[in-house]
Amino acid sequence: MSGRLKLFTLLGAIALSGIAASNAAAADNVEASPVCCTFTTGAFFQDQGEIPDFINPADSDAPHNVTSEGSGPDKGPIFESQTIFGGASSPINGAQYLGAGSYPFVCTIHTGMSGDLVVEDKGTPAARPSLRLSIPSQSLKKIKKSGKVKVKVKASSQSNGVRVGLLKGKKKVSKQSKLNLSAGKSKTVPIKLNGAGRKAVKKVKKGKKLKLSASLTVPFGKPAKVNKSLR
Ligand SMILES: [Cu+2]
Repeated sequence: MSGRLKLFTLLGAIALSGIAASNAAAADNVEASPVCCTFTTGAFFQDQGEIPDFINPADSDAPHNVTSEGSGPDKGPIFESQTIFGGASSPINGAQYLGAGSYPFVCTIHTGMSGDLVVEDKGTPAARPSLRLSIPSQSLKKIKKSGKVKVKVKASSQSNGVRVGLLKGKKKVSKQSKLNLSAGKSKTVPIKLNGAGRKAVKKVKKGKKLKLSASLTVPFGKPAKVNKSLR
């Protein structure tokens, strides 16, 4: 990571932590010890639906993060903070979706730096991001002209950082579009074809079909994929 990118990540973490702090109730914040490399206690407690903060104290001598050992429906960590230096804090995103139980976590930078997040049987977990994906009927002629394929995304719960792209077989034929959707909302997104995509559209002979797939990923939610033949 470049120095500049690191700074942006850090600033982003600080900005985000401000938002989380105003929404979250009284979860224990996870704290690193000032002297590397442990967390302050073995277990941190929260209710279901809460987002704790990870705090790296001002006198800390090393950067740390909180990363779950288990993985979620997107195959990424079920919860994670940003990596932060001393004097910063970052929300532990994903914790709001957890049901009651004990969840081990580590700092991915320091081997053996670990703790447990205990979610108590109080409160209600937030609904995990959940989306439906479809490719509406549209003519190849229009696609050829615009260089874009319309894809419809519908969210049944708040879904942030959704990424949608197009594939032909396993080949990526578009750039990825990124969007956020609130519960119950749907959006038709024009996805811009890349060079390979435009070529594939051009190659389709008159009266023939082009089979495309749209694929979607969302942090902490299930990925989705759908096929469609367009003519
Ligand atoms: Cu660490």
